[in-house]
Formats: sequence, structure tokens, C-alpha cells
Amino acid sequence: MQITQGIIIKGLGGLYTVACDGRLFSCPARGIFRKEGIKPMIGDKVTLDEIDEADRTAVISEILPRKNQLLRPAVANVDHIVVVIATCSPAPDMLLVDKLILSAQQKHVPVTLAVNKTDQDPEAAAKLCEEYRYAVSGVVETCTTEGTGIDELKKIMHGKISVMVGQSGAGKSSLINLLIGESVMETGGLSRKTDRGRHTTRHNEMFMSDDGFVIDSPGFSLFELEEMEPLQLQNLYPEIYNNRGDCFFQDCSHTGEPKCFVKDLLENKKFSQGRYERYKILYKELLEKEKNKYK
Ligand SMILES: Nc1nc2c(ncn2[C@@H]2O[C@H](COP(=O)(O)OP(=O)(O)OP(=O)(O)O)[C@@H](O)[C@H]2O)c(=O)[nH]1
Ligand SMILES: [Mg+2]
Ligand SMILES: [Zn+2]
Repeated sequence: MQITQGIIIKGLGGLYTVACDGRLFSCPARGIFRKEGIKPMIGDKVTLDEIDEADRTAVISEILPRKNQLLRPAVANVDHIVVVIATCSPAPDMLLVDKLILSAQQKHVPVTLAVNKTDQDPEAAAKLCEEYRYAVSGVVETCTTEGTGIDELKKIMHGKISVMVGQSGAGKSSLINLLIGESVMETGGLSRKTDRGRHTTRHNEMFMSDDGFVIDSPGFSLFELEEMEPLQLQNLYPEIYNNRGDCFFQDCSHTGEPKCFVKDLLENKKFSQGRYERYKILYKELLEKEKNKYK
């Protein structure tokens, strides 16, 4: 029996496209997955059966164990997340950015922040980069109209499975088209009335770049952090855990207690004021959630 392994790069209407030794196969999944409540995901490494070389069809017979699995976008086995924001338009939602970074931290997936559309306001772009310097593995300024930052992104993405995430209209698909070197994804303008993206990308899709894979995903603005103890939140901030110091209270939440070492971090600019203000917001949200749980 012939068994070949591949990787799911696209899934639409129950039919999956599997890249296998440089060729693409169109495959349904075995009924057993549905019965067991398992849904194949983009990024899944799979075994193919019933291969028809002429028609390029096969059946997905097995899903290999996943290294990780993101909920939003629903993709598996990613090595690297690129959070894309626009410098000015659509207005970057920094709380969303922080939540995306925190959620990646929980899954131990490194994040690069791509501050795109630097042509809109180079100074504002530089400020955003500074704010995230210690928060992520890397920060890249990009501009798809001028081609800025593309080589740098390529270098970071070398040999990895990366996924682009972020608000609609930030420029994820525009970046992917430049990274791949051809127009593989449709891009769309912003709504003039609301200055927000038009949700041009509607599905996840993976592409092969020079040396690696990149997944495009639909933009979104709502994202919930996974439940956690409020005091655990600080453990997801590299600015805090890489500079651990002493606070007066042993279980200090760093949200305004006296003699708190985080004040020094803010003064020394090791922790940006914006990230800290949003840390306090997220901490309060988690506290509220915990209170409501016991009501
Ligand atoms: N000025 C400027 N506009 C850009 C840049 N990059 C992308 N755009 C424009 O921004 C708009 C949105 O770009 P897309 O690539 O479709 O954005 P997206 O993040 O894929 O959006 P969704 O698919 O809706 O999630 C398009 O009109 C692009 O031409 C840039 O660097 N500078
Ligand atoms: Mg898109
Ligand atoms: Zn403290």
C-alpha cells in the first residue's frame, strides 16, 4: 500500500488541499475523523491514502500529532506568529495586539510584530516599534507600497511555518503577496466611512515561500484571552519576567501597590507605559472574571 505524507495548505467545504512532495492533492478526510469530532486544520501533517496521481486526488487517512494548535486563526504546527498592524489606518488596536502576543506566549510560539504602512507616519511607526521592543522576539517596520522590511521579514521567516494575524485592513495579504513574489491573495481597501478593513480575506490559506510556509488569515478585532489566574498574567510579560525584582508584597500584582519594582522598569523604559496601562486593564478583566465565577 502506498502511503505518502503531506501538509494541509487549504480547506474549503470539507475538501482539503494537501502539498505532498511539491505536488498538490485534493482530498476529503476519512469519515472516522468526523465521527471522532476531529477537524483537520491548515498546517496539519497528514498521511494520504487512495492516491490517484493522474487526478491528483487522495484521501486523508491520518493526522499526525500536532506540535501546537491556535484557536484563532485555527491552524496547527506553527513555528512563528507575525502580528500585523497598520501605523495609522486602520487605527491600531493595541489591546488586541497585546492579547495576541500574550496568547502566543502561552503557547510558546515566538512573535514578530510587523508595523506596516510606515509611509502613513514614519514617526508613529518608530514609536510603536519602541513600545514593543522588549515584548516580542522581533519588530519590523514594513511598507508594502515601497517594499520596505520585506527582506528582513523573509530572513525571520526562513525555514518556519509562520502565520499572519491582525486587524482587517492592516495589510496581511499585501505582505504575503510581496513575500511570495506574486499576487496570491486578494487585497482590499478600507471603508471610507469607518476607516476599517473590509474583511477581504475570508479563509486561512498557506503558501510556500522561498524557504518556509506562510499562512494568511482573515482579520478580526475580537479576541478573548484564555482563562487564567490574574496573578499569572505577569508571567506572560517578558518585560517583567526578564527583569524580575523585589516588591514589598510577595504576591504583588504590580497594579499600584507601594514599593513595586515595576515602577523602576517604567522609569528605566524597560517596560513601556502603554503596555503597562493595558496590563492593568487586562489584570482587572481577569479579576472580574474570577469574581463572577464564584457568584
Ligand atoms: N499606504 C499603505 N497602504 C497599504 C500598505 N499595505 C497595504 N496597504 C493597503 O491596505 C489595504 C488593506 O490591505 P490588505 O492586505 O487587504 O489587508 P489585510 O490585513 O489582508 O485585510 P483582511 O484580509 O481584511 O484581514 C489595501 O488597500 C492595501 O493596498 C502600506 O504599506 N501602505
Ligand atoms: Mg487579507
Ligand atoms: Zn510589584
